[in-house]
Amino acid sequence: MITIYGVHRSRASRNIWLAHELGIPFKLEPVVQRYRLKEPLPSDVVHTKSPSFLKVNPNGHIPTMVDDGVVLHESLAINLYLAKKHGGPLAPANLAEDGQMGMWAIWAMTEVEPHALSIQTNGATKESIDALRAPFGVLNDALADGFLVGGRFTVADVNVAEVVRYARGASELFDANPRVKAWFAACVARPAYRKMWEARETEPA
Ligand SMILES: N[C@@H](CCC(=O)N[C@@H](CS)C(=O)NCC(=O)O)C(=O)O
Repeated sequence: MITIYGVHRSRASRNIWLAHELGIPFKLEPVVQRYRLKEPLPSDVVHTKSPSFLKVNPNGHIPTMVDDGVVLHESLAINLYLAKKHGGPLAPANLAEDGQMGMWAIWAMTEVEPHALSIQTNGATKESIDALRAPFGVLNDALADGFLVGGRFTVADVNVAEVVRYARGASELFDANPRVKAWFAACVARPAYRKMWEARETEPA
């Protein structure tokens, strides 16, 4: 069984959602962001800078996934690995789709994530909204078939939707891009997403 280090209230949610989509069991090893803990640090909580976790991920970030000796950091890379390992409709059907799914993961992380995170953390400022106008337009055009790759729901949709989620406080971006709005609503209505989200709600904010 794979082990995911992290908590639902972190980028580990991406891996948990995908694991539910794939129907694969996993063990969640709780590791909390160091910055979320107040001094004095509780001795029974493992955090991102705990020596025991730094042995697993020397970057000191969650998530990390361990699968039978394979250790992977980076949430979106973990999802691409899990999709390919387990196959089926979520995974690339050929090299072209593999390339597209890799492209969308890197696109989400570079073109969208910094600005979307800023919206989640600091609110929807004009600067962050303006920075996302073009990427949201690109995404809207790419969703002409309803999904990002192969006209079906895939790991690319999981990866991009989980990054776009950080920008949901900027409703004007969604209103200006109706395909993005409909696609995002469909993604977060999926039973596997709901399962992840319900567990997330049980964790301390
Ligand atoms: N690019 C990495 C980012 C990992 C990351 O920054 N994770 C955050 C939690 S969402 C974290 O561990 N923050 C706590 C810390 O840096 O101590 C990924 O997608 O996995």
